[in-house]
Amino acid sequence: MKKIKIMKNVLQANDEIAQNAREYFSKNGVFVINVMSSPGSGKTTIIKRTVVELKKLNIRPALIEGDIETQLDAAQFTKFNIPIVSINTGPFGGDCHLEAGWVKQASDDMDLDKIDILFIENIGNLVCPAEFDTGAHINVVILSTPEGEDKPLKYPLMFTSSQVNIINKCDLTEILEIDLETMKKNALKINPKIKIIEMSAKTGDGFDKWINYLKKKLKK
Ligand SMILES: Nc1nc2c(ncn2[C@@H]2O[C@H](COP(=O)(O)OP(=O)(O)OP(=O)(O)O)[C@@H](O)[C@H]2O)c(=O)[nH]1
Ligand SMILES: [Mg+2]
Repeated sequence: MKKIKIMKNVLQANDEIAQNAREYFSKNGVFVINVMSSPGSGKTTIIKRTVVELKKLNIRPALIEGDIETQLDAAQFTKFNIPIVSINTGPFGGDCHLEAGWVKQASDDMDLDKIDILFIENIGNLVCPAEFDTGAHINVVILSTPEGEDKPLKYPLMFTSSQVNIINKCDLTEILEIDLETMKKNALKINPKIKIIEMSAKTGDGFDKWINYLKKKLKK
């Protein structure tokens, strides 16, 4: 019982910090996107390609890169010359999610006047990140075809807490014999309002829909 109460308090405290952080980001004209998925679904690959496309449109991206250990993902962005702050949770107990306070603290190291859109690459898993509001304006869950059609049904919180579901690695659909229609139906069953974007971050197929979605969001 006590354990549950403590957890509730932790989540409540995080929610308050997240709400304040969101208002702070809005006031500073920065649109924040929290990207979540299982390990290896394509978060880094998609954010990298997105950064390239946004820069062509003179939209200024930045990144908070979350990982338990290593700077391997963060290092992939140095060539883009964008603001990056890396958070490693390993030295502090290896948390499997990012919290709003850490995100806000990371953003304090950035000049928000020079940023239009801030991506958060959350730590790879379909469970804990969904429980913690990061202060982002939208949550995006990436589900890749090799993970199987049933994942929205098995990890519903991730899908109810997200506004967008990117289905990635669609170039592998045939080889894996994945039924995309069932995958989409399962996501919509859990969250009828979720926006589904199918793509291959490898070939670029479907990527224009994602960029158009971001452009519309930034105009609001
Ligand atoms: N075939 C195919 N491979 C992809 C696609 N997107 C990403 N990959 C590959 O999938 C692997 C994992 O991609 P990442 O972008 O590192 O995945 P991630 O979600 O950032 O992984 P973690 O940060 O470790 O959780 C890499 O080898 C990518 O090249 C895609 O659309 N199609
Ligand atoms: Mg990654």
